[in-house]
Amino acid sequence: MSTLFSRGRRYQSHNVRLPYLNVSRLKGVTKLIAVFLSAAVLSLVVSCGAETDGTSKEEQSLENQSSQKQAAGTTEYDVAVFVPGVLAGSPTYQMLADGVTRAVEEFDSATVKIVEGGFNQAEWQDKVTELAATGIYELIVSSNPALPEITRRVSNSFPNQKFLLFDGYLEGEKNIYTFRYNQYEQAFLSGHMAGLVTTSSMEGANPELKVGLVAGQEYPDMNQAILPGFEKGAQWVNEDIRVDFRVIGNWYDATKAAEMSSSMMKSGVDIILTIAGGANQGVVKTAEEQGGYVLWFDTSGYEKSPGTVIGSTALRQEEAAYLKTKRAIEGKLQFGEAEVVGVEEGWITFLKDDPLFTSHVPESVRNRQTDILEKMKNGEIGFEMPK
Ligand code: RBF
Repeated sequence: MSTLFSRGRRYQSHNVRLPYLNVSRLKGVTKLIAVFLSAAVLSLVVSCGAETDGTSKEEQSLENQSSQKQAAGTTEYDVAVFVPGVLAGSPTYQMLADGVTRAVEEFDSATVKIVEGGFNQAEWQDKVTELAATGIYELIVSSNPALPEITRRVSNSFPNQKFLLFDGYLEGEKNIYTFRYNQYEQAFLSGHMAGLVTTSSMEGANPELKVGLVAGQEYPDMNQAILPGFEKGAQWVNEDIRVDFRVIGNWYDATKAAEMSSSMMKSGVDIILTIAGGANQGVVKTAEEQGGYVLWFDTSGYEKSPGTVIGSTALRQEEAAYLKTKRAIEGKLQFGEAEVVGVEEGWITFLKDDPLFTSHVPESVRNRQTDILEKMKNGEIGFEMPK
């Protein structure tokens, strides 16, 4: 498992199998006790060999580590962020890491370690299990619709491990807190913008009523919330608009994304919402070459290609990660609860004030997009997030 960086106080790799404490993090008397305990445990391991009473090495390691933590009287709060994929190219993960880090930096006694799980989803459960098995982390934080189920399974083996999950939903698991965004509403805003552009007289718009959505992969939130929300938004403008929906099959292949979006644009699609992580850049490249438009999801994408990326929705994921991590460190987070938030609650918006939006999009389009956003903010228009 690759470790990207740790902030807060210096930290050891969790992959270490021998049960010892990282004394470099401790101070004064605590450190002395820790050194003593480490030496004692180490000599015990050396003299006794591995398994003595049927407990595995890993279980012994876990017990030793957590009892050492207690014996040393440390009051640290150690947080691990599990990135289900890689940080590069996925704004939702970058905001997660940034928000958690910001919270941890407010506490002298807290540390954070960011761990990339990589693109092989079949390995994620083992990697989360590995993190829980260290016994080091009071909290494991992540963000992905697949994580609630994975962490529920890990909880069976590690019933004291606490999880804080974004972009996922699970209620009633006593150690898991989930915070989900209403992505039907988020995609509705993107779809509405796509509808306005494709029916406009903007330079890159054609008379065909076709808009596109490129996804990294298919998953329930994509099929049941994002795609239908996008279609609903586009058809709010003109009910004859059709969505060309394509799936790359991973979250990194920019070449495939470029080829796919090229075939879409050749068939009359003039604007594409891209939700494909690192592969998004392939869509942007094609749109630049063919004079089409791109919509960004989760964060501002205007500066990626001014005049080509002409709409961005934003999630306040950095703020959510910051606030919820802080509450967890303070012992105030209600584990077991599941929140769903949308535009009216202020966690999702369309970035309408960016100069790259105002300078490249005609006023008539901007006004209509602003109007729908205001109606969603004040609750006049709203949609349920399908469960
Ligand atoms: N979104 C990304 O931006 N990058 C990813 O690497 C990524 N991987 C995902 C893997 C799985 C199994 C699932 C279900 C979703 C993934 N998403 C990814 C989508 C993410 O959860 C979210 O729906 C989008 O970022 C839109 O907010």
